[in-house]
Amino acid sequence: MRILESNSRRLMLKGTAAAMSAVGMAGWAKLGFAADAKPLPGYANWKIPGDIIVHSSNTLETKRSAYGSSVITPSDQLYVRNNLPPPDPAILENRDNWAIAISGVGKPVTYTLADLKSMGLETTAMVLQCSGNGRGFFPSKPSGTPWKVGAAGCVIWSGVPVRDVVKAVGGIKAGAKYMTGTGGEVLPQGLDPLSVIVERSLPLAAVEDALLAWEMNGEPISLAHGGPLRLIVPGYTGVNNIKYIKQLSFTEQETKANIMSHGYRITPVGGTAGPDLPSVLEMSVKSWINSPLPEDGVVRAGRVQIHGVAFGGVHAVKGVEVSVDGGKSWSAARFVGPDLGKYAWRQFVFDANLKAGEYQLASRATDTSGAVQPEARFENAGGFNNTSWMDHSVKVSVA
Ligand SMILES: Nc1nc2c(c(=O)[nH]1)N[C@H]1C(S)=C(S)[C@@H](COP(=O)(O)O)O[C@H]1N2
Ligand SMILES: [Mo]
Repeated sequence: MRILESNSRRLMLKGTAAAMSAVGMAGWAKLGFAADAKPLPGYANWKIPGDIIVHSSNTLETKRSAYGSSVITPSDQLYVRNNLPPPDPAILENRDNWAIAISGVGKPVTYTLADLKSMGLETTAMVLQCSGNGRGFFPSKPSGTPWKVGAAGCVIWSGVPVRDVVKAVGGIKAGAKYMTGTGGEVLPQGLDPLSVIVERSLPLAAVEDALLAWEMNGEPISLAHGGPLRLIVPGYTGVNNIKYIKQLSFTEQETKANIMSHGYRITPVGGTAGPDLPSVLEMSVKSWINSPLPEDGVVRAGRVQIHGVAFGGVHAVKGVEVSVDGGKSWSAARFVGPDLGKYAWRQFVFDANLKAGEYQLASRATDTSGAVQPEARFENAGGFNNTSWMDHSVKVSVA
């Protein structure tokens, strides 16, 4: 149990799953979740149940109303996405012994986490967002988890820059074009390993700001989020941030793993995914409003602080506009709180004065490259990369 105690303080304040069952159905409802809600899976039972939508044991979403107005997403509210069941919690018992093989470099080597800790240190705040975040807004109902906004969070990672590791092993081998990371899950028996392994190849440009991280939000990384060691690739979608990383190779070819060759490809609706189609890699500029929301009830007429989050993906976010009339007219919003760097999101607020009536609230962000969040989603079979401001708009009643 020791390994699951990383959030014990919040856990005691908010109540454990066990405490939940003790409070009974009425208590469950009061704590903010439906009586028919699925329970949190064991490896993530330290999350705040009332703040999480449990789609399945491997897909947990943050409720839109849970984001609040601070910059960092607390670990116990952060979404979880596992393509395979997580490894045995025993891998966290002696974190410093976790091994990672480095290949496709001058001197291939296997390092322990203790070795990595001696080689460099950096801290990066970044938006972790599943490629399918916003899939739930696609009218075509693509297969996959119908995430709305909650497969994303802004988190802080500490670890060694991949650059420092590469330098220590004599540099990347000539001819290498990709950085390929491999997850450390135990693969199900009787299946072709390539059909299930979590292994992704990224362009070498991703090396620049990548980390091999052992801390998240000031704590050793939990099992749910990829501890003891995780590849962090700021600006790239969630799937590229390999949890339980056991191998980092610099390769001439992309991995043939299905999750790279066919999964996470931008495929025309009705088409077939394959290695020739664009892969889901860098994130694009995006924002959404977290308050007020229709689920919070009728909004009180008068001054209303409309707030949400905005980020630029690989570029910094430069500005956000808010509309209260469904995108007919826009006004500049104001950023709130600290700027944690180009990969983090920023909270924004728009101070509105709303008379009684019906409103459609939308936000539209611009990044430093000049890219503007589009009105329409880019249709694709997998429901990836939805940045449409229209899809993310909310209708509220004011009285
Ligand atoms: N080893 C491994 N890494 C992985 C995954 C996985 O299933 N196994 N899922 C990926 C996907 S699809 C996403 S969106 C993120 C989710 O990160 P989180 O669970 O920490 O929120 O991890 C990525 N890294
Ligand atoms: Mo994902």
